[in-house]
Amino acid sequence: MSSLISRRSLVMGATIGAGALLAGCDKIAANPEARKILFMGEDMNRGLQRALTNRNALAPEFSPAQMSPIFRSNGTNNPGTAEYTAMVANNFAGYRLKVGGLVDRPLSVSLPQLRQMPSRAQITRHDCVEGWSAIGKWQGPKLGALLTTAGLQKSARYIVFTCADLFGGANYYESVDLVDAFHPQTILAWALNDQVLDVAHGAPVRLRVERQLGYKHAKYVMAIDAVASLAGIGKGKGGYWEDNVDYDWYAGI
Ligand SMILES: Nc1nc2c(c(=O)[nH]1)N[C@H]1C(S)=C(S)[C@@H](COP(=O)(O)O)O[C@H]1N2
Ligand SMILES: [Mo]
Repeated sequence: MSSLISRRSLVMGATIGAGALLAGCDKIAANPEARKILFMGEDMNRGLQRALTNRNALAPEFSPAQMSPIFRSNGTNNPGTAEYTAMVANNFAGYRLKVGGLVDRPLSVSLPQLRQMPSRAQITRHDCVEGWSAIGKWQGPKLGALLTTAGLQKSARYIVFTCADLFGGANYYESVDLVDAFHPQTILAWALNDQVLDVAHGAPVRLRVERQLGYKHAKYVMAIDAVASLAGIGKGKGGYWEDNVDYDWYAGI
C-alpha cells in the first residue's frame, strides 16, 4: 500500500490535501467521496502521462508495396492566385520559404537549397477527417532542422504555417506546438511518391506532421513563423478549420 500511496500522493496533494493522506489508507478507502476523487485523479494523471510520453512516438510507417495506387487531393488543389500561378509558370525559381517570427536568424530559403538539405523519406498514412486515408511516400528536410538553423527564441511556443491559398480572402494557415514541430517525422515535404510535389498536393512545399489529422498538414507553405501565442492570428484558434468549422486544434492520432 505504501507504494500506491506515494504514487497517488502526487495527484492527491492537489485534490484532497496532505491531511487526508496522513489519515491513512483505510480511512481513505472507507470514504466514498475521497475514493472517487482519488481514482479520478489517478485516471487524469495516467491519461496525462500517456499523452505526454506518447507524443514523441513515431507514426506507423509502411512498405512500398502498401502505398495507395492513387493519393487523392483534398481541399485546395490549386491556389490559383496571380502570384502563385506566376510561381508555377516559373517552376518556383522565385519561391522563397520565409522562416521568421521569434527566431534569432530569419531565413529565406530557395527550393534548391531546401532540396539540398539532409532529408527524411517516410511512407505514412494520411487520415482526413472527411473519412478517407491514403498511404504515400513523403520526402523533405525535418522542420526541426530548419528551426534549429533559424534559432528559436525562448519565448516561442507555436509554429505557424501560412499558405498560398485563400479562403474568403484569408490565407489558409495552420499551427503546431514545439513537440510536433521537433517530432522526427515532421518534415517539409517537396516530394510525394518519388516525384517532385505537384500542385494538387501542395507544391512546392507542404508540411507533414504525421501524428496529426489531415487538415494540420499545410500545403503551399510560404512562411513559417515562431510565435508565443496564437491570439491575434486569424481568429485566434490556430488554423483555418479551427477558426471556421470548430475542428480541434490538437488533432493527434
Ligand atoms: N493550404 C492548404 N493546406 C491543406 C488544405 C487546404 O485546403 N489548403 N487541406 C487540408 C486537408 S483537409 C487535407 S485532408 C490535406 C489533403 O492533402 P492532399 O491534397 O495532399 O491529399 O491537406 C490539408 N492541407
Ligand atoms: Mo482533410
